[in-house]
Amino acid sequence: MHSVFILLGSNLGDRLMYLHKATISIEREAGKVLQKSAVYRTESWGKADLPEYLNQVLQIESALRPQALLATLQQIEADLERKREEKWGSRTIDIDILFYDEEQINEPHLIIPHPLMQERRFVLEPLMEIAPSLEHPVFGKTVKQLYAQLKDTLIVEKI
Ligand code: PH2
Ligand code: MG
Ligand code: MG
Repeated sequence: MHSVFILLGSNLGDRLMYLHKATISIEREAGKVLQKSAVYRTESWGKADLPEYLNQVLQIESALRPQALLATLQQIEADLERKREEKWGSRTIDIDILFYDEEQINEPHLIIPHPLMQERRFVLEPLMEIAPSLEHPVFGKTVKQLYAQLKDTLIVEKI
């Protein structure tokens, strides 16, 4: 079994429903949910004029290898009406793998740990809530240390 941290994000339609449905599908198809952060309202990062997101981090226990897990999560996104248009555009649901055990993966469509998490308050704040002592395998720093170094000042608050 593998310990995997996953970020859910939605800024289109009934956002809470999409987070909820994604969690149910993940539990059914990818693995048992061990921990869930609260849901956070977060200002759009990267593109300022988009509606605010809801974000949440899950820890799951999965038997799937990373590529199979990615394919499963992308199928769940597609089933939840995710359209792939512009980069960082609005979406009903985005499901990203943050960590997969301590593995480092660098493949064209799959980079683990997620390469931008250390710059994003909307990732580190929910991650702080459920896994402050988790160590980032590339930087050799804990989530708490990465959080302390954040420069991102966009609003992130629990709902
Ligand atoms: N996801 C992005 C780009 N910007 N901003 C917030 N607040 N939350 C996200 O999930 C998010 C984002 C690309 O996936
Ligand atoms: Mg994303
Ligand atoms: Mg994504």
